Amino acid sequence: MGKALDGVRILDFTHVQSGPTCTQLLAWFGADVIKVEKAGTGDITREQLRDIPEADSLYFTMLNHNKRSVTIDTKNPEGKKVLETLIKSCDVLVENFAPGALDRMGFSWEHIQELNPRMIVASVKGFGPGPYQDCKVYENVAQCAGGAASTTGFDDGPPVVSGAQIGDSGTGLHLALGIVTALYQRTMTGRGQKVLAAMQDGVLNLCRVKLRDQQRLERTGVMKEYPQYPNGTFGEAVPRAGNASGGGQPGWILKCKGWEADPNAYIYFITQAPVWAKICNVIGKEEWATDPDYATPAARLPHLKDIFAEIERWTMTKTKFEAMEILNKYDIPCGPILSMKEIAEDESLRKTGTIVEVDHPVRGKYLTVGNPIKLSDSPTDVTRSPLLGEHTDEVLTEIGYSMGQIDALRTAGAI
Ligand code: CAO
Repeated sequence: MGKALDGVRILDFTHVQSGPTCTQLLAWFGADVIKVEKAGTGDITREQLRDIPEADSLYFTMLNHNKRSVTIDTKNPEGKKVLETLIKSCDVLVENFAPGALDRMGFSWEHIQELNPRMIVASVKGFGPGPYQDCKVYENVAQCAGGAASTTGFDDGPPVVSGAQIGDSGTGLHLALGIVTALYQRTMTGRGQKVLAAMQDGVLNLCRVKLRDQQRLERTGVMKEYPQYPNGTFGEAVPRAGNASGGGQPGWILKCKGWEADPNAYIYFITQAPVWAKICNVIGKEEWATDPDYATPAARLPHLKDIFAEIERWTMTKTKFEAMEILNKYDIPCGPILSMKEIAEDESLRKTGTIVEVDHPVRGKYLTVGNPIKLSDSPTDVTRSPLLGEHTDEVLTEIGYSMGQIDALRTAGAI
């Protein structure tokens, strides 16, 4: 079976996490992704957080599946010429260098356009145009600058960053959508274009509901679904809401049996309005279904803390999986707090290809997260990440270099 992006060639100048997330997705959809790396070292993550000496780290292998690797010194004049040939033969150039680095290499938008007017040039940057446009940015900087950290955590504690890499992987996802959209537009215009995904913007997009709440707060001074209501105080900005669901259906994380020893013996419990009577039955508080102080969502808002305390008395008598089984029978929305260990061992995630075991010639077998986006006509086969420069000869031959020329480039230090 063919792949959705068969025939699309990507010149992949990405490193670390945000850019590689994007190009890995495109590779999984069938694009030919040619990763350009510095000779000798390559993507810095190859050696970061290593768990096996001399083997590419999991950080690298888990973000660079299905790609090919070529090593080119982009500051060497001969290396620049190789790059120019590659630009002419590719559809998209993706990069997440520090601001200005591509220009300093001599590959401005104008120059790339001269070489290939159909080329789409896609970039991740920390910030869009503005006071911080020249800043280098990593994940947690973006989480802080995009509004996530100020709205995450508990009211009486400091801002908190999330384990989900919404700054890096989140922005990579945004960029991937920008690229396929630009490819689609190119089918009509014949022209390439610039695609920019700034990490601050990507995080803010994922924090959209918090900007909604900022405006609600300014208008009404109170947000009744927040844990600060009714006894706490609201300031000028959206407060940290702990584990409140943030939507119209109140939720909280509750202890389950074994919580004293197991840090993940918890369940997320949502008191969805349509199943309120069933919740009351399950926890043995039938009277709450008709009590005017508890019977409607609005009436419950001032009592949420007590309600969740009462529900927790019930969840503490069950393991999170026992609670799930019972609650699901009544369509009560809930979710176990799964540890990474439990996820790694989850059979159903392996069956769907969301968790995949991959074999690597140096490190051996390891687990990775496969393509979370499933296309019925474009299935994903996850193949290992490339060794540094593994495909230099192969790719250069494809774009017209003879073995003699390749040897000369190698002697000149260009590749
Ligand atoms: N041959 C020769 N030189 C190369 C090369 C190659 N193949 N590939 C890259 N280089 C050079 C670049 O040209 C650049 O040189 P100059 O500084 O002289 O222009 C240099 O390597 C380093 O690039 P960099 O500044 O991007 O790398 P860094 O490690 O200093 O910064 C990062 C890393 C991530 C902070 C920065 O790239 C950045 O802000 N990127 C945009 C935001 C982003 O994606 N952040 C998320 C990263 S994931 O957490």
